[in-house]
Amino acid sequence: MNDLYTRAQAAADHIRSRTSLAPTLGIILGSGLGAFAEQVADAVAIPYAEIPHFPQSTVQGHSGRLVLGTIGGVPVAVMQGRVHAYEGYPLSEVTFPMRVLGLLGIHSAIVTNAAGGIRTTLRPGELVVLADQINLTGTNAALGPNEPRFAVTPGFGQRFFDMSTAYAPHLRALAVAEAASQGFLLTEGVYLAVLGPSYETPAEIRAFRTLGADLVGMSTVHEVIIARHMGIKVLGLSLVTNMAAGVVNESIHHEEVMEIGRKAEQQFTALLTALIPKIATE
Ligand code: CYT
Repeated sequence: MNDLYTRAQAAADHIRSRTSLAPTLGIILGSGLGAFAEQVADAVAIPYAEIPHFPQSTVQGHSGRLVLGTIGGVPVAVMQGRVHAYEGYPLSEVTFPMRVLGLLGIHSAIVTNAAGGIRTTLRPGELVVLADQINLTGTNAALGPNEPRFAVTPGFGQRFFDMSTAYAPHLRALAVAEAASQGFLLTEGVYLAVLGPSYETPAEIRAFRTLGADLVGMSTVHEVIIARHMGIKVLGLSLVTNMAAGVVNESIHHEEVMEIGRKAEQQFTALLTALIPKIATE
């Protein structure tokens, strides 16, 4: 079997054969946020099924296409849908698209997700910019032989790598400032990842709050770990789709997660379209 780097190169080669556009920014759209891909101008959409070695999601609401084009003049690669570890995919597959985006030449990524709100001041429909993450999935996407060839920035691709600024401080500040200029308050939060697919119990949520988490979800942390291994700068955004278990006296349903996504779409789209040119020029 080809090694990971060779497989990622085959995927990147295929994508390059479909478009001459060279993306500098990657965007991963979380549950309920996939409609943002409609913002891409001169779009070339490639179903994941057509890209060699690309994993395909089995979950409703995670349609799987890579959309390449421009937003505000910036060449972007937008992932409409991602796969999750809870579907049974090894983390090498969960993070494979991030590696391919790196090989395509991105140096920044916007990683988004739907999350449960742990901090009691959050509200469903609210966007939160990620300040940091807690990986409680019990595993790590960088496990296995180190592959320095994935580095996109000199000094990266090391066996042991820094996670002290996993979410780029200047990108966080840019997002908070842009939201303020659009007239809404964007707070920062710590995202805690569990494996899923069960939602959390109230006791787990109380424990996670004690640990310093503001949000809980089942994605993102592994992609961010791999992005940092490669030297890709990351902006993280969560859409609070529901309050986590026990925070309010209601049960949690996937349909509600998707519905809140559709409602928050406008604010999310306005924020991202304004941010993308700013991220590209910083
Ligand atoms: N909600 C969500 N936990 C939740 O409560 N979207 C992911 C995980």
